[in-house]
Amino acid sequence: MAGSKYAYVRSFELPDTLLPGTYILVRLDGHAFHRLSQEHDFVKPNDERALQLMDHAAKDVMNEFKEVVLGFGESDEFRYMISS
Ligand SMILES: Nc1nc2c(ncn2[C@@H]2O[C@H](COP(=O)(O)OP(=O)(O)O)[C@@H](O)[C@H]2O)c(=O)[nH]1
Ligand SMILES: [Mg+2]
Repeated sequence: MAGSKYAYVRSFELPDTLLPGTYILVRLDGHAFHRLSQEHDFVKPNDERALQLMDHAAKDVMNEFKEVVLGFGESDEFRYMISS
């Protein structure tokens, strides 16, 4: 693209940082977790294996994305806080 007639697009690329003191919250919800819980006979309300699975997945996410400063999980969902 550089040197072509489309090079002007670069002039629209702006820094995309968060404002100071603000943060992003990302909520990820497990897909079809109800079916998974039935297939593996999860106990209600909190299956130990399900908790371990969610915690393990969340640790992987937080190890991969260092911008995430906090993770909070419940049921089949996790919220991740990304700080400025
Ligand atoms: N039995 C059991 N079910 C769980 C547990 N954690 C999550 N679930 C199931 O996961 C579902 C999560 O809700 P939702 O996201 O609406 O369902 P989804 O669309 O199937 O992912 C709940 O309705 C439960 O059926 C658990 O520890 N034990
Ligand atoms: Mg779900």
